[in-house]
Amino acid sequence: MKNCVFAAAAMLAIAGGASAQTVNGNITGDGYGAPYAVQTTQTQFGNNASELNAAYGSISGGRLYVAFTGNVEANFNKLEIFLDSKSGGQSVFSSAGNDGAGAMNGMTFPTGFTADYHIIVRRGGSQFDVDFASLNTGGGGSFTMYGNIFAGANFGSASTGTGVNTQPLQFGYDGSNTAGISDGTGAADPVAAALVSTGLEFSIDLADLGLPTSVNVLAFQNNQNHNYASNQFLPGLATPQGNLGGDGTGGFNGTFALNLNNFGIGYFTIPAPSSVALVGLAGLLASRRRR
Ligand SMILES: [Ca+2]
Ligand SMILES: [Ca+2]
Ligand SMILES: [Ca+2]
Repeated sequence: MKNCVFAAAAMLAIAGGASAQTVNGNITGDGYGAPYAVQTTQTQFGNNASELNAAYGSISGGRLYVAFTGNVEANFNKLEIFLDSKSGGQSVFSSAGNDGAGAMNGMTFPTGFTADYHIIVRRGGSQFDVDFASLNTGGGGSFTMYGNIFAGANFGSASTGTGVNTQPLQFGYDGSNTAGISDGTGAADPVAAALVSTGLEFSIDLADLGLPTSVNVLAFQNNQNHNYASNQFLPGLATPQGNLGGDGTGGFNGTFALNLNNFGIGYFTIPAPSSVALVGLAGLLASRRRR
């Protein structure tokens, strides 16, 4: 009887986690669970202006959900998000040709990561913009730009239209965070980072990601021209330091074409819900057998 109650509770928990996400820039009540990455490095791009505190994600209801807690400065700096969701893809970045992102051509991704999609988020004034690009394995790609999706605001939530993505993308941004990591170039406070609940949140139909069973993710905060990286990466830098800039040590050279492996930058993997459920079911069966 006890086992039956436990099984019912487990099933409810799985079902609840499968459909609870609201794309509003706040992870509260979404059931994401523990973060997949927590910031290692204080921000040199502006405390509570440009900071990435932690990354959350899930795959449920036929969509990928991702949240980066923190802030995206309202100055049209670019938040670069890369997804590796299918075989093939780019080990070395080659832009689809949008938004001047070619300044990053030659950037080498972490070993094992082959980028299939590049999302650019930028905000400022009274607008919030998103670019969605599908990257070709051999270089280049195709993209759709969605401007001012919050209709005159740079906070909010909305769905995009369609283009390269056949189903609308959902984006939410809440920049109210005033805590989390602090300004600097040293080690971040991971406890403070994990306490932040607001920031950027988005969701994508799995059909537009190649129907993945899991998705590898990497993100970082860049400048307006995609050629001067901050020290805000998720997963974070292996060794805290100041902004990477273009040359890795904060110098400007007009490009950002570095090898991310040289900074110990990796990626995190959001697993499919079925694998989570199966692990849970296997654990449940094992525990029943033990009794
Ligand atoms: Ca949410
Ligand atoms: Ca890939
Ligand atoms: Ca902060």
